[in-house]
Amino acid sequence: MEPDFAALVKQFKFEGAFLEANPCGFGHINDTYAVRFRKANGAVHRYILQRINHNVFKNPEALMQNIERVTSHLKKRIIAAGGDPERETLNLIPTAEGKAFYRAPDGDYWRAYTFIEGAQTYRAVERLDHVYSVAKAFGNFQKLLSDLPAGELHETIPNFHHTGKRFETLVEAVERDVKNRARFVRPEIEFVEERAGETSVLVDLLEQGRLPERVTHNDTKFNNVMIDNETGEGICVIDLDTVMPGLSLYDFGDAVRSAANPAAEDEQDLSIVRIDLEILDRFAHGYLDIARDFLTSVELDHLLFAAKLMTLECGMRFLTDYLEGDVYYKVWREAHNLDRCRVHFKLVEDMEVKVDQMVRIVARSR
Ligand code: ADP
Ligand code: GN1
Ligand code: MG
Repeated sequence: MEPDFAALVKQFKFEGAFLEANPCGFGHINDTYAVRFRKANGAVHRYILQRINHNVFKNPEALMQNIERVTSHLKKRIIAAGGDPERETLNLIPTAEGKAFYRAPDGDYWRAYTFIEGAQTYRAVERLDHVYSVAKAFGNFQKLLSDLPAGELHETIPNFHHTGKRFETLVEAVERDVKNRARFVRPEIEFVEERAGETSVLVDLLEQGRLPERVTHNDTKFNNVMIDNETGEGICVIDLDTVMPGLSLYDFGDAVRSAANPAAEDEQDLSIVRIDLEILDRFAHGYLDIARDFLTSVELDHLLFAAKLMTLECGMRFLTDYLEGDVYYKVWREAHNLDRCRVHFKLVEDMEVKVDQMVRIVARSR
């Protein structure tokens, strides 16, 4: 059901008279709208209004505390660096009561941000210079948050990138097989089983103290950076729901899986799904131009492994959701999650084939 926007917008300190609300973006989780207002002087301007998916984020209050903590930290760091805090980080619009979110009578949670104008997100790479810019933006995001103590943030989704636990959840979904779909995905299940030994590598290194815990974004999709229309720079990292303690490698890995595939994330023609080495090259350069100063050698040694692991994990999560009956991600068609899973497994295979070339590329960027 369409929300009653005219009533909803009254809950926030928006300026002007409400004109209209339009769906915005292609996220799999939240519902995002651009809401348009006319100010007293006649000028029309926009805000972002988002419904937080509280099936996915079980504790929206804690999540919003994180976002307040993270954006206020970023703001200070951006000002100190002479940047523009209105455009280079998300800015929450408070509710009429001065809170960071509004809880509607139906139990839904809503929040609002200033709309970043003159910039946009891209679902797939259109220009190689954008890849470099986005990679730099993610590297810089980690850098700006490097002095925010990880312990100050809540874990908004526990074990989000614990790939070993993701594997266990998949195995349970296969055993339960609530939708009787396991029979359709035997090759995919086998594909994961063959790689099960790799799923705990990063978490083991973390537990052994060989990888540092940092404040990371954890959802570094290519379309989670706003790219300036004029300069082509990655001006603002958005979608901050999963910013929490994590590994730098999760961000690098997830970004490579998202950006380096020139096809769509749900492409049904697997023959066009592949790792584009030029994109990898641009991404590694952009990220490392910022991050080589603070990454440890163990982190640097595992960048490509992380790219493969995050790709495998993402595919496993789509497969799990397919088996569980599409209860987590938004889907638009029958077997949509299975299509997404297959794309990711194809990418994993392609990374395995191209590993030597990929190693050379990352070595050059180091
Ligand atoms: P999801 O969690 O569903 O991916 P996002 O927070 O990434 O949601 O937002 C979805 C889309 O909305 C983004 O890809 C972007 O195009 C747009 N968007 C989000 N925040 C802003 C903003 N502050 N200004 C302009 N556009 C935004
Ligand atoms: C989801 O919210 P969105 O669409 O940016 C998911 C990511 C997945 C991604 C796959 C909170 O990201 O973890 O990698 O889909 N976000 C959450 O496209 O689960
Ligand atoms: Mg997003």
